[in-house]
Amino acid sequence: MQIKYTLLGGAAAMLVAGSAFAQDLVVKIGHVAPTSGGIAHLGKDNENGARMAIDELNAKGVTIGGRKAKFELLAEDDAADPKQGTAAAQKLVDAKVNGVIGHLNSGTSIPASKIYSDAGIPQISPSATNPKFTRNGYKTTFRVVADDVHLGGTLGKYAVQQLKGKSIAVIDDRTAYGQGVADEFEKGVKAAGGKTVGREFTNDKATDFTAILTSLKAKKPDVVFFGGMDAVAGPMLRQMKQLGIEAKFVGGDGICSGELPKLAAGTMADGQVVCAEAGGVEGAAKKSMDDFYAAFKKRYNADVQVYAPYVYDAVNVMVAAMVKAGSADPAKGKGALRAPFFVLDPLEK
Ligand code: ABU
Repeated sequence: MQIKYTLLGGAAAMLVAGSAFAQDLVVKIGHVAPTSGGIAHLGKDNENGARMAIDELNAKGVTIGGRKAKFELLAEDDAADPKQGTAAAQKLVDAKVNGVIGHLNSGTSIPASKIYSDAGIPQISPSATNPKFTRNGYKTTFRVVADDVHLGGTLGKYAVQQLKGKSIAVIDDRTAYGQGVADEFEKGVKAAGGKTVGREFTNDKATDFTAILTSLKAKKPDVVFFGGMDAVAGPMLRQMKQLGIEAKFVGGDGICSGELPKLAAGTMADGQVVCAEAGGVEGAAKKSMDDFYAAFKKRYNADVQVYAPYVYDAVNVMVAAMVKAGSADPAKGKGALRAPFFVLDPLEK
């Protein structure tokens, strides 16, 4: 890991500053999310969260190991594609970033985690929830949200116990996230004594669900769970309406966006959609989340989609670890990144 130093102002500045060199420690934070493709609105939301955190840290002034830090954001687009994800990861490694926030998707975060691990660069995903992401034994891999064992399983129980689902259908998009959360949902349904009546799949770029929805309609579902993202869920809801399927529509944080009503083109019935966020907060923490939403809106003239707060937190946690370690060098910062405050999920190995 290389740490780059920038001299501010040369000899004259040194005289003014007295005996100390006026040096900034340049800390490069990589960020990866899909800022192109069907979920570009989510990727841009993430990138905005990262930029907001970086700008605030630079404005506030942070000292790492006795040096004033200047944070730079290196933002990459992986289009939610695993191959583009690994290419983006390699690009950031080659650029000698001090740490990476990302990726947004489990399907990109998981393969990228090996590249960061091999390079010794810490990675915090703000949103990847497939449990495998943090269970590969890499010391550089972290997340700030609960995984789908918790989220999917809880939604499965909720569908049986709270929604009183008697005929529960499941669809997934065959991505690492979508398939994984649907599997956990099914386990949760069974654990709660419920039953699923059908399982269908699509893909993360599909727009026509007529065949699978027609097949499920014959089973008279009262709950449809979808493992996937809002860009697919919106048209699926539209087509459910067209086919006369009036089931509750349940999903994880991937469908829990501000964009979903628009993507469903006004076809969502009141209370039809139930989704769970992996990083949702209540109680005392809610005020700081509300404050973040307001500050984000003021800055970008746009509402948070889903993950921007977790990206913002991930940047701040990574920087806090660097401050604690007294170094932005991951080889030295590792101890701080393993500190108890950083391990959010006690079930993770
Ligand atoms: N947490 C859902 C969306 C991101 C992902 O895990 O793929």
